[in-house]
Amino acid sequence: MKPQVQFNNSKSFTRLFLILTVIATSLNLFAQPDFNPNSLKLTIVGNGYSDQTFVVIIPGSTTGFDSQYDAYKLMGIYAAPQLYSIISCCNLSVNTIPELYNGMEIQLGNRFGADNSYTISANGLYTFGTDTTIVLEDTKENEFINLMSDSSYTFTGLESDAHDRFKLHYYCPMKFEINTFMEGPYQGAGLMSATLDIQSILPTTQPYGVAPWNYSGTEFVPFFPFNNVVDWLLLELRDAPDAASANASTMIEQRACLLLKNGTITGIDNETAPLFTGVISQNAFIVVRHRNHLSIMSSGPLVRDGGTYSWDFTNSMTQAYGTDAMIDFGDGHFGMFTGDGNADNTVNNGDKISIWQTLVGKSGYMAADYNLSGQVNNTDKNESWLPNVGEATQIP
Ligand SMILES: [Ca+2]
Ligand SMILES: [Ca+2]
Ligand SMILES: [Ca+2]
Repeated sequence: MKPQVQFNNSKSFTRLFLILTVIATSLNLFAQPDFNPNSLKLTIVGNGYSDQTFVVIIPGSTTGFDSQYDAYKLMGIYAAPQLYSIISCCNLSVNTIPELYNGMEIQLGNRFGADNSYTISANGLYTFGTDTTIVLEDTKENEFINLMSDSSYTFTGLESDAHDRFKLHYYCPMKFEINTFMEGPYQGAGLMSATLDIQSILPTTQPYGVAPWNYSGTEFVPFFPFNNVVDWLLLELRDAPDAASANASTMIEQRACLLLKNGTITGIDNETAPLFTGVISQNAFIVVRHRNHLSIMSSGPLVRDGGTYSWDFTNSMTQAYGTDAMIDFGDGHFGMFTGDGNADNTVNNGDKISIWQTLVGKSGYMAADYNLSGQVNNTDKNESWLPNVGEATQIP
C-alpha cells in the first residue's frame, strides 16, 4: 500500500508542478511584453489547444527581424491552432516594430489542423493610449472586430483556410508639426506680432464656421494665457498620390489651429502640435488657410517620422505648391500673402471696396485688418493690400 500511496502523491506532485510551471510560464509570457507600452498579446484557443503571439512596439526595433527582440514562430503539433505574424522574411511569434502610426497594418498567419470553432482573444490593450483603436480583420468572413470594445472573436476555422486570413489594423491620431508665417503680422527675423492676442481681440471660438469655409468644428479656447498667438488658422489634410492631384476632393479632414509668433502651428492647447485622425492611404498634403491671407499647400508629401507628420513652409519658397506662392520677406523667410479680405482666393478690388471701405476706422477682429494690428486703417490698404493686388492662391 505504502509505495502505491507514495506513487500517487508523487504523481499529484508532478501534476501540481506542471500546472504551476504552466501558470508561471503563462504569467511570464504575458507580463514580459506588457512592460512595454503598446504591447498586444493574442491568444487563440480551440480543438483542445491554444497558441499565443505578440505584436509589440519597441522604439529602436525594425519592421524586419530583430535578433534582440523578435522570436521566430515554431509551429506546434498539427492539431493545435497556430497564430503568428508574417513579415517579409519569416513568421514570428514575437513581432516587434518601431512605431505606431495611423492605419498601420499587421499581417497575421494562422493554421488550423482541424475544422473546429476557435476564439482569438486580445490582452494588453490597456498598454495603448486611450485614443488608439486596434481592429482585427477576418478577411474570410469580412468581419472587423474592434478589439478595444470586444476583445475576443469566435469563428469557424478550417484546415483548408488560407494561412493569411487575419490582419490587425491600428488607428491613432497623428501629430502634424507645421510651420508657416503670414505677411500681415510679420516683423522680421522669423517673428510675427501677436497683437490680436495681446489686445484680447482673438475670438475664443474658431472663426471659420462662416462662408466660404463653413467649417463646423467646435474648437474653443477658454482663454489665451501666453500672449503668443497670432491668429486662428484652418488646416486641411489632403490624401492624394501627388501634389498636382491633391485638389479639394481629396480633403479628408480639417482642423482649426493656432498660429504662434514663431510660426509654429499648435492645437487649441496653445502648445502642442495639432492631431489628425484621418488615415492617409496615399500621401499627405497640408493646406493652410487664413481668413485674410492666401492659402498655401505643401509642395510635396508631408514627411512622416513615427506618429508625426511635419512640414515647414517658412524656410524656402519651394515649400509651397506652385510658383512664388508665398511672399519672400528677404531675410531667408517666406510667408502667406495678405490682403484677401473677402476670402475669394485672390487679392483684388473686392477686398478694398466691399471689405476695407466698409470697415475702415474700426478696431477689433476685422477681415480688412490686413496686418493684424487690431485696427483697420490706411496702412492695411496701402502697405498690405495694394502691393499684393493680382496675387492668387495656387493650391490645386
Ligand atoms: Ca522587428
Ligand atoms: Ca479677394
Ligand atoms: Ca491693421
